[in-house]
Amino acid sequence: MKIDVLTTFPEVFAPILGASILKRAQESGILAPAVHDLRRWTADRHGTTDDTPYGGGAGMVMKPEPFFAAVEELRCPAQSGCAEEIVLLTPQGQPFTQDIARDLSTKDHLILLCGHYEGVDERVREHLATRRVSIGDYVLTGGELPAMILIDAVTRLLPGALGAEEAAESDSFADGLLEYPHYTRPADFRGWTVPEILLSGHHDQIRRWRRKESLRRTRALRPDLFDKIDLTDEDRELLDEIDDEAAG
Ligand code: JCQ
Repeated sequence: MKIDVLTTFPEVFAPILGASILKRAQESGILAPAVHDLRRWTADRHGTTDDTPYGGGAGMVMKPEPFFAAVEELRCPAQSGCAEEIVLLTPQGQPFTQDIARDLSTKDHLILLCGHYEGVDERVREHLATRRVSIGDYVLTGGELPAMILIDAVTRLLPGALGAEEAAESDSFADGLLEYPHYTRPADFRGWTVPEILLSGHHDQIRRWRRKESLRRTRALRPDLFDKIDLTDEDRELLDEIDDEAAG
């Protein structure tokens, strides 16, 4: 997958792209990111990317021309059949989920637009971006951290990006549940012990315990996710056990 990033702070991407799974994905030719300084597509000596808002008020707005010029240069050739998405990272976007990450992971080319200041000119949002994505209900300084989060979540879903071990582990969130509790050595840390069942070697009982703890957590911490799950007969049994434990 080719990912072009348009930003006025290109230097902030290197340490994230240069580590762990994102680094490996580039080495194996699965991910080809290119981070571009938006100023390359400005016409004036100062490389001006922002201007004062029409209608007055505080703050600055990012100009449309550099974004349009950059995208027109970087986008897939017309009729190439290349599946492309132009994504604006913004608090006024569709909330980012694993489903959106999955959808974006099927594309050949992403262009990520990073805004700053009060925002970007509405014409970029309406007539250039094919998608507007929010990573959560809080205000950030710019779209760079959201872009890196999107790159991370999407890259993990590209075929071959995860090792066999990592890929098997990642299956658990595919069913919409929160992860079960994880433990490693020591079995007793400061008097806090690892659940006996995990030390037992009874693989089906361990699988059942993990499913139960995933259900317990998801229902308690994320009722919104819990309501979307298709419960199996075993799930109902496990939830009944949880309720019986609570009843004493
Ligand atoms: C994204 N949740 C928060 C900051 C302006 C598009 O214009 C702007 C974008 C940003 C960065 O995005 C966020 C954000 N998801 O703050 C200012």
